[in-house]
Amino acid sequence: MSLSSTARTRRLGMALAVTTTLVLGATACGGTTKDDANKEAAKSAAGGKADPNAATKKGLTVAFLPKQVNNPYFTVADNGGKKAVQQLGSTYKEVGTSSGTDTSGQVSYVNTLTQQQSDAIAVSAQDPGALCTALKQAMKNGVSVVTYDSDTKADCRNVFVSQASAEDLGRTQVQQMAKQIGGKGEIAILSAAQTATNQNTWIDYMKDELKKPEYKDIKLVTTAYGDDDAQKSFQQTQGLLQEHPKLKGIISPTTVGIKAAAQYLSGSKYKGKVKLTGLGTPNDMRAYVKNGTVEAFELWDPATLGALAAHTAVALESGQITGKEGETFKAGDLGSFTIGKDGVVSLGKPTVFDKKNIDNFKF
Ligand code: RAM
Repeated sequence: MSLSSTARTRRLGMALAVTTTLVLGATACGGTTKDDANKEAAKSAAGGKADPNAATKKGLTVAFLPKQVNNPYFTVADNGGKKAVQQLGSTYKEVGTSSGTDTSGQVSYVNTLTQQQSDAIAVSAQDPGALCTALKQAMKNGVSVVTYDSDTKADCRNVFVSQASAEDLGRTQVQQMAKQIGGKGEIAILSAAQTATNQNTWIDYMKDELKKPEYKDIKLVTTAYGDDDAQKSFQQTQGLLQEHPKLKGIISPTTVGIKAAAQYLSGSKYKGKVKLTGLGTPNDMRAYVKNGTVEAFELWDPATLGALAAHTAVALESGQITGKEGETFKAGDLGSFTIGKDGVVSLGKPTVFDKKNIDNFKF
């Protein structure tokens, strides 16, 4: 694959970063051309200083690597990313594995994108640690790395674009469940992959929330893993009910899990009796809310999350941000965002869906 001109400029910028002071001096004497400005932006990004007024680069290649392709949630998220990348005048591509637990597959994709000299990668990590070496190598080669939806470790990417506060998401799912079961009884969690950074973070907050005295009559009996595979999640739900006949509720913080659990419950004697909440898309869950299987669940807008990941990747490549706390950037129609602690940008508050509002949402 041939080296794109932007990639060339960027790598040149990286190489020049070591001689920053010399080049800076020369530019100051000779006046500033557009080319100088571009080099400045590249240098700032490489050297760790953001220039919020740097021009937005065009002609970049921004690759999305979701946890799992063919997962409707990621189809919506990545299409949001695609639209934003194209509006910004760059090229979008998507690569990824069809299983949500193929960590070595994800690593290979990162390595290939680095070799192909992609300008930026937006990745939802299946595992927090597995991608680190590959992502560090990508960043060393001048690729801007954004995680979205599911993070890696903070030093293995430039910015994490988070769907909402992880703490809010964990605690509110327990609050929802407690309300639905009247504050009493056995509950279980049906998660995605055992290694998933996002689900594991939310589950930690769920457990912490459950320690509060108001939940003393609620017992979390187990956490099952459906691997974001519809059939496995369905079977795990069935298994949970067989093993725990007194189960009052299931929290499933995954769109694949909650849909499969709703499907199982809705065709069983537990429909409406065993409560189900968690994170789902309105399109997946509409029928189950209408037929009384599910009262309420929550989610953010995946398309907006994808779009924010795209804007963040392009802002990094343009030198408008470097990933440090306190830096601010504009994300088109989405408005301005400020990078928080550990390089995290947060989309905002999630929405709770129930039978009153679900028809207002079409994703
Ligand atoms: C699944 C994936 C994704 C998660 C959503 C809620 O689609 O596990 O990572 O954010 O559910």
